[in-house]
Amino acid sequence: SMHSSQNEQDSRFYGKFAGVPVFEPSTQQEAYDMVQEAFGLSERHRIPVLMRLTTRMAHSRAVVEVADVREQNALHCPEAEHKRQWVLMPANSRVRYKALLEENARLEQEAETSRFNTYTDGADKSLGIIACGIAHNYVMENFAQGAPYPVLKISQYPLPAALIRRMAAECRALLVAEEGQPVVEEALRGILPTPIAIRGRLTGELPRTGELTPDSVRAALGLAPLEAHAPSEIVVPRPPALCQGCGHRDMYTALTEVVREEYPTAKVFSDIGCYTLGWLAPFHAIDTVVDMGASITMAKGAADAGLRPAIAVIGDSTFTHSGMTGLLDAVNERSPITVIISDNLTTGMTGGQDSAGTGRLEQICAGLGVDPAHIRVTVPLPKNREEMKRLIREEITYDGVSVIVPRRECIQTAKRHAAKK
Ligand SMILES: Cc1ncc(C[n+]2csc(CCOP(=O)(O)OP(=O)(O)O)c2C)c(N)n1
Ligand code: SF4
Repeated sequence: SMHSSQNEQDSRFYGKFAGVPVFEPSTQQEAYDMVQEAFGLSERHRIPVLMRLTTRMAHSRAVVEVADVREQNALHCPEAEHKRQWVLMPANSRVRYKALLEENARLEQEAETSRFNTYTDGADKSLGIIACGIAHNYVMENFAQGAPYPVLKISQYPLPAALIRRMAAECRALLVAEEGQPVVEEALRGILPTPIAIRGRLTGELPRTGELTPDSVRAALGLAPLEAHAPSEIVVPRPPALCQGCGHRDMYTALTEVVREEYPTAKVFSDIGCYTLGWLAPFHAIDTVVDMGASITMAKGAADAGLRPAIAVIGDSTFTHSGMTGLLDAVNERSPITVIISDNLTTGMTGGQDSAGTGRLEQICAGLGVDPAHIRVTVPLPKNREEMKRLIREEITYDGVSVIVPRRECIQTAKRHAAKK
């Protein structure tokens, strides 16, 4: 997926890196079928299998035909050899790595014969198309009667090398259509000139960044653009925004009023959750959002380097996921930071799941060593704005680790809870 990163991270690299198979569905039905197949492959080879869902696949819905529920597999593995697999001391790891390389040859064999990797012949050999995952969909949309060129669909890795060699032997040029980074194209191309023309994201036939679209794939196939359809009048672009009435809004309003007017050198390090939207208008309240937990660790690093005031904004759920360790670090090193744990009593951004530390945040912070006098709780409501600003001022000027907890339930889960009652 392409979330929370600046480099369109492509999980097929992790598959290669770890030496594990990767499945990349091209249709919703395949996404369903592959999970069952992945469990089978995983159990046969005793290896984890990675499912790669690209953005468009993850954001689509379709009716799928379901399969029978499988029987629970044995929880106990009798073979002595596999005990070694889970104790990764160097002596075991060395043996395991050799076994993994041997296993990879068998996994490549599985990919060659996989029903998810298909080679469809075509009469016109001026081009061979390698289409990975959802890109196969985009390619085939252009050919109602079937493609005139040979098409190799790749949805299971390691790469089926023999199928690729067959295509290279049959066709005069190759087009590689893949979502994300040019993983397959690079594997084929390397650094030295190739004896066959390879076109793709590295040569500009397909865009180097951003998602593929049916139109960009169509252009790469050398086909004339389709007539532009009029933009739908039903679908209006709706940029993300904090809900009206959300407590994060009141927190940011108080924070920006203090910081902008009184502490122009302050930096606000934020985190992953609904409050990430504090970057947008009207707040423009935050300077960084990098990954889960980075608000506290980045604020600490900045404070240690001399930046004042260094303020972290993190949600209750992200705090218990990966903020607590950073806070302990800040306490141990007495780094002067102010951590705002914007507690909406839920995991708002992902749909309102329970949050692991609900009801215990102050205890957790005190347990990690934050002075209880500097753990301050407030209710983020417009009528409390002056009180919140006062708390923020007081804790910003404190030369140590302080925590402010603005606490009010997410209005979306509050609505749901009210409806239930
Ligand atoms: C490593 C990682 N795991 C999971 C996610 C998905 N995710 C996005 S926001 C979020 C948590 C948000 O909860 P919280 O910090 O309480 O903020 P809220 O959305 O409730 O304001 C998660 C788990 C992610 N972005 N990164
Ligand atoms: S879902 Fe909840 S936490 Fe997220 S913006 Fe809306 S009210 Fe705020």
